[in-house]
Amino acid sequence: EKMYHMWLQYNSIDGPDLQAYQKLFEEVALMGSSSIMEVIKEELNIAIKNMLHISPKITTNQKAKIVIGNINQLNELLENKKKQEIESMSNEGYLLYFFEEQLYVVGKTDQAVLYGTFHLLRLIQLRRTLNTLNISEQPTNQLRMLNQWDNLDGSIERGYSGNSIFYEAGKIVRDKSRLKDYARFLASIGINAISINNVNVWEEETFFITEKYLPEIKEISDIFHSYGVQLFLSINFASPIAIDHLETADPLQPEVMQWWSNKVKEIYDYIPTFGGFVVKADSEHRPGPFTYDRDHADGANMLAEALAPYDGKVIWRCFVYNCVQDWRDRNTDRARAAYDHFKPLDGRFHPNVILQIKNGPMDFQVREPVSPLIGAMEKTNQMIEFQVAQEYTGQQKDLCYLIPQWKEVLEFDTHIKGVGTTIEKIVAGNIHPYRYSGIAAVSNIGNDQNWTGHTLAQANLYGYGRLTWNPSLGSEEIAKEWIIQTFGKNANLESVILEMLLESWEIYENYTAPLGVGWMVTPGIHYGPNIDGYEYSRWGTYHFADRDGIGVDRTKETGTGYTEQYAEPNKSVYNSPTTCPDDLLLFFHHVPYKYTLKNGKTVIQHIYDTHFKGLEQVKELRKKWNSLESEIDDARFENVRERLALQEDNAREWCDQINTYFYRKSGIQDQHQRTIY
Ligand code: BDP
Repeated sequence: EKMYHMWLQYNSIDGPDLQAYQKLFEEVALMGSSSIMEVIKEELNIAIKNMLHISPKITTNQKAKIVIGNINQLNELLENKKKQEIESMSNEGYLLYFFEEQLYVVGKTDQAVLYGTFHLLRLIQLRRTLNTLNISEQPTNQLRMLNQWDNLDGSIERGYSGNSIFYEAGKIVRDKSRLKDYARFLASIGINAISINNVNVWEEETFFITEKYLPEIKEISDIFHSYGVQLFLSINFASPIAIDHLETADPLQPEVMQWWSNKVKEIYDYIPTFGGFVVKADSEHRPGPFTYDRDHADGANMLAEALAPYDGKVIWRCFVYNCVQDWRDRNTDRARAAYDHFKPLDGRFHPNVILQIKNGPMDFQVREPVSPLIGAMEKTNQMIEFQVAQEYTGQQKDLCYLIPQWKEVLEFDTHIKGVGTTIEKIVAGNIHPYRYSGIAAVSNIGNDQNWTGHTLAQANLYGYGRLTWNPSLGSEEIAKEWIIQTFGKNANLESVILEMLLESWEIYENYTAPLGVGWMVTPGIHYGPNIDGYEYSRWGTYHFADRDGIGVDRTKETGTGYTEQYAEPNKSVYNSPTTCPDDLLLFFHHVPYKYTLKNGKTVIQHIYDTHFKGLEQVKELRKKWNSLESEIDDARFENVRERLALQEDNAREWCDQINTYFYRKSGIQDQHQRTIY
């Protein structure tokens, strides 16, 4: 039960706060009617009943203690100053304030009012006093999106929390109540867009854009729409061939263009609020414009033209690289691929195309530099892609709170337009005049009772939404909010879980691939160690360890020249091992095992130390969690206890294999003579 409700527990409030809250919520005026206003009413009923044990009288009485509505509905009630303030905000902006004994939640649109309401409910969950409120908020990022990698057969690509909540055994789920709950969770953290099928669009999913599936997809869309979340679909670039047996999917062929234009019209006839397409093309065996000797701009623009009359968007992924490359060919560095493919196309994309770029140049490793493509295209809308699903960071068996990683990425200074050109500002659309921009991420939920497999992995989903709404929030602040809402207000519990979350990314990094080199995971499944698992395969993911040293030379002079894709000073900083930060050293350089790091240790000793340490830290995590046994309900306590046991097994395996491997490769002893096999 409790695990299902994630951070919307609405725990019962007692003690001195209760009466004050109760008084306030005796009567709530809800102005206006729309599907969004309906869900606001529902949410208030659930929340107030659970927290305050009363059923608020919902009226339209302007004298009620709490008044909720959009600016048009509340027009006569508002002072001019407040009206102007709201006018100056984006459509999603709202005010939350006390004025003459009344509490106002007023937004520019119903969607904004919904966000304001969730904000108010969050404050109560956090036990804040309300009678001095004076909040004005709007999201920093325009698009705040989740990508489901769900398949029609019910499986989820890189899903670690059970099966899909959208599909089951080749069908869209009939009972959509869980989708509604998911939409609630997303709205409560400000997510405003979702794509509901895997970016790898296989056989049957291709037909999502046909009458066979559109009526039911419309139902899903309506559910999300009433929570302010716009629905997108991933499409198969070869759809004209697959669906209607056209001879080609060439984006410059008039018949193909006409086909898409008809198709898009059909979709909007069913779903007028449809958001657009997410496209993975010419990547990992998916079809795309390359088949016809066209480029990505040709491909994206063709779809963009079809969508433009409806304000639809094309979200075109930049995860494009040669996945059948030869490891001996140092010139085909996978890290270079996105930039090499897309940068020359700047200026050619239509204004309703957005390029979606993974945060790093490789693939969601525990540590990667920031993708040099982000911000490098001034005339092309861009958004960043994170992965909430922990594909390479423990798969929701191991604890890894990812907000600190994402914050580092967002705070990275690209220097593309001088000092202070951070990723945060680029994706917020504050550097280049992007029409659309924002953040997307691969979701981590499934049909497990607790949604995320590991109960503490709920914090990643929560944090993703909060950070995307407001990137200036701290990792710690976000974690605290999540802990209190999820487990209740309890100082000890708060400090223990906070500590566990905040150190978890470092711990995971300690026992896995060292110093930014990445991979070393079991091929295919990507969990657990296999140091050479990808070393001699064709995916472009190598560490080049030999008897003398390790790391990938990506320098200008002797390596792949990847460092050239950054603006100065990053280019020079990364290009030299003496200035390259330790934690990325092996991503950029091939160095001898006895190379001395800035932290004073040799590379080999650093590897030994961090791996022994990582394992010890996991043991500590288990102790910390066990100390909370009496303070947490059994189900959630057991869930995390079990996961931490799995994590210890995994950490031990990594530690053993990595240390043994490098001891055998290098022949260099651990200075502390710890046991290495
Ligand atoms: C990789 C995943 C693969 C995805 C691909 C993508 O291993 O399953 O299809 O990314 O992003 O991380 O398209």
